[in-house]
Amino acid sequence: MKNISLLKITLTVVVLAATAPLVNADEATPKNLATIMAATSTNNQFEQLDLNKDDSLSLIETKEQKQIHDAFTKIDLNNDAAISKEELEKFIK
Ligand SMILES: [Ca+2]
Ligand SMILES: [Ca+2]
Repeated sequence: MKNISLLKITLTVVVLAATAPLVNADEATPKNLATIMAATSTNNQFEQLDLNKDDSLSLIETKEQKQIHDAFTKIDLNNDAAISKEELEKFIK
């Protein structure tokens, strides 16, 4: 009997340990792009992504930032295949 209850406790602990990170990950998932962008300043984000420092983001430069990359054509208001800082700021607002 003693062994069985010990096994139950062990299982409970294992289950809790396995589910806890999932719950935390859920809570940490940003609800939308605005949440992510609010966490860091637009300027910093933009400058980090703008690898060749030409003050615009190409599709390739945004590939590290999935949300921006996926919405690239929506953010690029003038369809010049580049996202300017203004376009990014308008999209975030
Ligand atoms: Ca660039
Ligand atoms: Ca553009």
